[in-house]
Amino acid sequence: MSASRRAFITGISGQDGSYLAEFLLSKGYEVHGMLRRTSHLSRARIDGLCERGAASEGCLQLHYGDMTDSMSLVRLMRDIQPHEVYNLAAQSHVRISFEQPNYTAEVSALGVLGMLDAIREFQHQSGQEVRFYQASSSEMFGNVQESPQRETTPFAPRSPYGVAKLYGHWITVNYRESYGLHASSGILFNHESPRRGENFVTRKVTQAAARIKRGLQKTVTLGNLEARRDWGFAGDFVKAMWCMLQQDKPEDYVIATGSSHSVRELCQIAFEHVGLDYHDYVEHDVRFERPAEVDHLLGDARKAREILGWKPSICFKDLIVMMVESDLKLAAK
Ligand code: NAP
Ligand code: G4F
Repeated sequence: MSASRRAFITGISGQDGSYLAEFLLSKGYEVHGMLRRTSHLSRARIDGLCERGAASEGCLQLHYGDMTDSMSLVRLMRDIQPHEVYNLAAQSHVRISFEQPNYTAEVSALGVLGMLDAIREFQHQSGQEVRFYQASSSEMFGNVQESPQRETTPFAPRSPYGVAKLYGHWITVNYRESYGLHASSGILFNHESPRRGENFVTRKVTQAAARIKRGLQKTVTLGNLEARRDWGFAGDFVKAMWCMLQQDKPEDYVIATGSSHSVRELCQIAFEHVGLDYHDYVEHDVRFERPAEVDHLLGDARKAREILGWKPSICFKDLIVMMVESDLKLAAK
């Protein structure tokens, strides 16, 4: 691959953005990331990357912009002239989307439209092809119509987030079909890591187990313990994003591990790893439940396996142990 290949990542300060930036840098890309003015609060995930400059690696440049400011997207496309755009920016928290449905729609639905229009405009002006990745979500399956879920499963979202993501998904399909854009959606099931935001359930639990073990916290309060998710490792999932943009033909792919676990099992594994019984520390509060819950998500990633050659490398238990170990180190500081 040419050393001058340029990638533009929105949401670079998030969990996936940081793993994807690392991965693309290791492939020699020139990586450009969009930050919000307030992103300094969450820049920790990418702080080390800006200084890295080994000869075999690409370089990272950060730019200010916002998904709700379409002119900033047009300007960044013109300035960066990327070959690949990874649209990871979103208001990505499902429960918060019930409290801020309008904002969630602006960022996670209309923001996608703004990005696609900025790409079309840039392609038209420059004649340079741009390949586009949209971060779609298994939350779009919501009230699931079949199990496991695959690319052809009908969507039935159960949250303002899921509805916003569905708009982003369909507008990506629409721009591919209408204007011939090389635009692919990854329908990603839950993926986690030590860099996961602290208000998502895996990280909330692994952090609590570590802090309780170290005597820094007494209990943790959760919502629905019976919900089941197909949880994988974020470091694996960003590789699938890249693979999609290397295909001649843009398409949509489910990315999942193919096995699901409950929040209760998550608690059991995390607390057991530090020698504790979760029954003694996990409390319940309806505040952490959703007005409408997605009970069970389970993905079938056969298409990604066959066409992209993608498969997950880490099982659920090892993932949770990895996260607890990382949180034990953080708690020790
Ligand atoms: P995350 O950690 O919450 O990161 C979200 C990113 O979006 C952050 O960099 C955030 O910037 C940025 N952002 C939010 N609002 C923005 C705005 N108005 N303008 C520009 N940037 C904005 O999410 P993630 O877990 O990495 O997920 C990445 C993407 O995949 C998201 O679109 C998410 O919806 C989707 N997805 C995630 C999963 C999963 O399990 N992780 C599964 C399916 C789909 P700040 O740092 O400034 O807040
Ligand atoms: O960790 P969660 O908040 O993830 P959720 O809602 O599945 O959404 C994540 O995955 C989606 C892909 O399916 C992404 F698109 C989305 O951006 C995000 O990354 O909650 C997981 C489950 C839910 O059923 C929730 O009700 O855990 C349950 N839960 C129980 N107690 C809790 C809690 N979730 C959170 N966040 N906090 C709790 O205290």
